[in-house]
This record gives sequence, C-alpha cells and structure tokens, in this order.
Amino acid sequence: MTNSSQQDFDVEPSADDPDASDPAPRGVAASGVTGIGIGAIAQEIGLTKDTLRVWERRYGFPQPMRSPGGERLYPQEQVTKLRLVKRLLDAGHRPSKVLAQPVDTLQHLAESSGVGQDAPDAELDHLISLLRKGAYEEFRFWVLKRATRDGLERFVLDVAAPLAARVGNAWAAGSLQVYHEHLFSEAIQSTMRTLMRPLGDALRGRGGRPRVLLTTLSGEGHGLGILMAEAMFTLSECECIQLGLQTPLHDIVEAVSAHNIDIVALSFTAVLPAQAIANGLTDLRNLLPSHVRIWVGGSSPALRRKWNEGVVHVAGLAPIDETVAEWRQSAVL
Ligand code: B12
Repeated sequence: MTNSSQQDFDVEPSADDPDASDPAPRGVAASGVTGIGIGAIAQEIGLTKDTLRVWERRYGFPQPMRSPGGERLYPQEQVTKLRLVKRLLDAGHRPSKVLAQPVDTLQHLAESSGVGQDAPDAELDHLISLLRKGAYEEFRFWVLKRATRDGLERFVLDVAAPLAARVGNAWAAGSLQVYHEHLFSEAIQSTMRTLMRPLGDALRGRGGRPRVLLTTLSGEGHGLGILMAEAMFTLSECECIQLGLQTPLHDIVEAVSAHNIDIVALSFTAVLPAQAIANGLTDLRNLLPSHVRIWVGGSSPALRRKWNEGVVHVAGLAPIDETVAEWRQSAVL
C-alpha cells in the first residue's frame, strides 16, 4: 500500500459523533429513509468508520443519507460500490483514483487488473455450483475424494486455496451467501483435519523443531489461512499447536511459554484495518521474548508494508518449506 493511501485509512476517531451509537445498523429509520448504518458497513467491508467519513469529505463518496437523528445511512448501491472499491484498494489501487469513478468504470478496472477474476478450472467451478445449489453432501464427497486422490499438499495448494478465493469472489458478486461460506469452510476444515491428523500425531513427541503456534488476532474471524499454513508446516515436519481464532495477546504469550514455541504464525485477511494489524503486531512483538519469531501471512494488503526485523511476512503457502529450512539453518538447536 502506498503512503498516500495509507494516510486515507489511518485517521483519528472524531469526537462528538452522531454515528457513535449506530442505532439503525440495517433497515428503515423512523423517517422511512432506508439504508445501512455506518458501523454495519464498516464491519462488513473491512474499513473503519473514520475512513468512510474521511472519504466522504475528501472524495465526495460515499454520500450517505441521514436518519432523523443525524446518523449516516448507506443505500444498497453505495454499499455495492464500496465493496468493489475496497477490493481495488486491496489490490493496490489508490483511493484518489478510484473513489470518484462511476461503478461501470470500476468494474472495467477490476476486470482489466484481474481483481476478483478466477482462473479457468472446470472442477472448481463444479464445486462452486454444488455449493450454490445446496448439494452439501455431494460437495463434501467431491472435496474428500479430491483430497484423498491428491494428498494434503496438492489439495491445499490446488483446491482449498483457489476455492476459498472463488467462494469469496462469488460472495462479493452476490451469487453465494454467507451461509454458503460457512458450509464451505466446514467441509474444507474437516477434510484438512482428517488428512493432517496422522502426520501431526506421528510428529508429536519427536522433538522436531521449529515448534509453531498458529492463531489469529482479535477481530480476524477467518481460520482457513492458519489451517492451510498448519498443513504446510506439518509437511515441513514442524510440531504445530493450533489455537484457533482470535486469541488475546496475553494468552498467546502464555501458550508460547508453556509449549516452548519458536514461531508464532498469524493469518490476516483484508477485514482488519491496517492500523489494527500494526498495533496488534507491535504489542505482540513487545510481549514475546526476542528469540520467538512472528511470521505473518494472508491476503491483507497491510502486510505489504515493511515490518521491523521481529516480524516476517511469508508471502504465500508454498514458501513455508523454504522459510522453515532457513530458520533451521540459523537457529542454534
Ligand atoms: C470462508 C469465509 C468466511 C467465513 C469464515 C469461516 C471461518 N471459520 O474461517 C465467514 C462466513 C465466517 C466469513 C465472515 C466474514 N467475511 Co469472509 N471470507 C471467507 C472466504 C471465502 C475464505 C476465508 C479465509 O479463510 N481466507 C483466508 C485464506 C484462505 O486466504 P488468504 O487470506 O488469501 O491467504 C492465502 C495465503 O496468503 C496463505 N496464508 C494465509 N494465512 C497465512 C498465514 C501464514 C503464516 C502463511 C505463511 C500463509 C498464509 O494462505 C492462503 C491461501 O493461498 C474469503 C475469501 C478469500 N479470498 O479469502 C472471504 C473474505 C475474507 N471475507 C470477507 C468479508 C468481508 C467477511 C465479513 C466481514 C462479511 C461476511 N462475508 O460475512 C465477515 C467478517 C468476519 C471477521 N470478523 O473476520 C472478505 C474480506 C474483504 C475485505 N476487503 O475486507 C473476503 C475476501 C470475501 C470477499 N471477496 O469480499 N468469511
């Protein structure tokens, strides 16, 4: 992310805020004005309320209506455009070049820069169509069959990861609902755990290093990234401790000490604002002993910035094996 777009995100909260209580998150205000409240929009799209207000002042978009109490209410077409805007910004476009454009222009921009475009793959398309028509047993069967046929590594890299991106694109385009995402996550998680368990069990107690703790920080509710990362760490013969989602910092620190952890691996999608990620990582770095490494991954554009030497951005799943090998070379075991 460039410095100028970073500034557009990192703004101080404003005092005296009529939106603060956000009393009408979704629906119709007393006056009959329909729209979605600023808190609900910010959460859904992965922005802060202050960013939305700054854009309104600086670029004239979004342009919400007001409830009788003065709270901002965003009509559906502005929400749709905001989703597209966020995805373009995540891909590196600047707010100044994007926010004032009409939605058609933004759609062309997204198409020409590959944002939200899926690579052709008939089998993945078939899986999406099973999800869409509610054929969950069939979906689970195909996922498990492909996983059994291909093995853990190929399943993660060729199916689970691109399928997650496809499901996200279909959700953004309105062709899958949030409950489809839940069902998709459930099927992928249970398949991956089934495949991973025997190797994970066999590694336990062998004294293999590094010992890796995996989790997400508060506010990051997406768990497939750390699960996929766990699969790759396990295949690299690391002993993994999976804490699941949204672990408070002090609990991470306690688990690190209790399990003699070498690396804390965290995953970030684009839902957490850049500033929240920076604060969380700075605080965690200060709380952990210096020999414990923090490795971060995931699609959050905030990870593209330069981190201090105590935080390493691992760009994707495939480089995990090599990064672990480098750790082993540099560590005194
Ligand atoms: C499944 C899903 C959900 C499920 C999550 C269930 C669960 N228990 O995990 C549910 C339905 C709960 C959900 C909720 C939400 N979601 Co959602 N979700 C997804 C989906 C389809 C997959 C999520 C996921 O786990 N991705 C994480 C991994 C798999 O992908 P990745 O970040 O690109 O990371 C890759 C690599 O970098 C690497 N990696 C990841 N982590 C790590 C870590 C390390 C150490 C390493 C080395 C590598 C590595 O592995 C990945 C595979 O290549 C994505 C689509 C997508 N493209 O990710 C949307 C997506 C992340 N969700 C989104 C949104 C907006 C939301 C909600 C706000 C609204 C909603 N849909 O309900 C809430 C917010 C919840 C919260 N507070 O965090 C948006 C975020 C967009 C944005 N700019 O903010 C996405 C991108 C969908 C979209 N296209 O718009 N979601």
